[in-house]
Amino acid sequence: MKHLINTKALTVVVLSALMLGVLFCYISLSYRLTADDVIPVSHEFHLVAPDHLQYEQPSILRGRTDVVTVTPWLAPVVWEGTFNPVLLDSIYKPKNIIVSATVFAVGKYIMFLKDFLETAEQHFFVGFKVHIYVFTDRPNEAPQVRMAAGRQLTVRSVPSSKRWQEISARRMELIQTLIEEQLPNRRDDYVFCLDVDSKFHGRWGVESLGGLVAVIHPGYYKDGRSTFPYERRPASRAYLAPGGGDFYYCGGAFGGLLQEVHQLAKTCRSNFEADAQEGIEAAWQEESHLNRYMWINKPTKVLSPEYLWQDFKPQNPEVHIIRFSGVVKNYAAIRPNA
Ligand code: UD2
Repeated sequence: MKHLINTKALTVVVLSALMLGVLFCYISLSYRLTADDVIPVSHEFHLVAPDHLQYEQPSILRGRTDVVTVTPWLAPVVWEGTFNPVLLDSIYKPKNIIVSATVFAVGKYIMFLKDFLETAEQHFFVGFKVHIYVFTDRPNEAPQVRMAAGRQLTVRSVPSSKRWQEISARRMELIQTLIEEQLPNRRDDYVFCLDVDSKFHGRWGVESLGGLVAVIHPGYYKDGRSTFPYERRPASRAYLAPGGGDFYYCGGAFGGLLQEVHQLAKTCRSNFEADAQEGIEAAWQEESHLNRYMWINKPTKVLSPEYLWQDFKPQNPEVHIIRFSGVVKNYAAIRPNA
């Protein structure tokens, strides 16, 4: 009898152990499946909302109503008050991105470089890795500017020119070559191409990042498209027909992922050169070609005129902050030709 009880007890123990084993396998297997499923989500969640970060609850009912913050093709239009800079910085910090900037200072435009670089130190992607490429025919006159850790400056020599139109337009070729030669493997990094005769006055940071980024020109954002100074001659490859075009974008600031900007620069350069072979120069040189490109290839992020204002213009009420602005200049005194 005792033996029978012992055998029964042993069977119960073995069966229970077996069941427990099966249960354990099931739980761990299903846990693993679940974990695999959510890994990207939980990873993203960690990047998007680190649990130590406290910030105001987002709302889809309250926000800016005086300006449009999304294009008809659903690209964000970045205005002050539409983003949280602290939250955005915390999303991008772990990604370890490098943001390059190109700036041309040919001939007398070298005089603008010091202010451009010094104000970039104060406002342009502060706290991130930044590499500024200066293109100039006067490398010896490039100013010494103290740069913060993680920020770098490279000065490259370029030929001078007797025509400002050529200097401005050749930027596309040099940007294309820079990306091909210096940055070929940095597909996930970003570049902005900026006019030198400008200064930063406010934050220009990761809120501006996108695949293809265009800046709305401060001079035309209230006007109808029929008045935009697009190239209107059908013979030019920069041609935009009446009824075409979304916004008028600046030639003085654009950017995005390196691969996107490479494609833009390559296309604008080749169209500009093909036009030149036929004796045509678009109304606003590479700016006209850029506007044509952005019409065909819609920008994935659009920056409001906060990102390129002009000092001579009074600040409009919808512009709560001026981040980057062109200085007042005497064209006759600084350009090589009238
Ligand atoms: C507009 C655009 C500019 C360009 C130009 C048409 C804005 C704010 N500016 O400005 O980007 O599209 O129309 O070609 O959208 N440069 C030199 N040396 C020179 C001349 C020009 O380095 O002698 C460089 C410099 O980086 C300058 C840029 O080219 O910032 C554009 O030239 P600009 O500022 O004279 O052109 P602007 O004011 O007509």
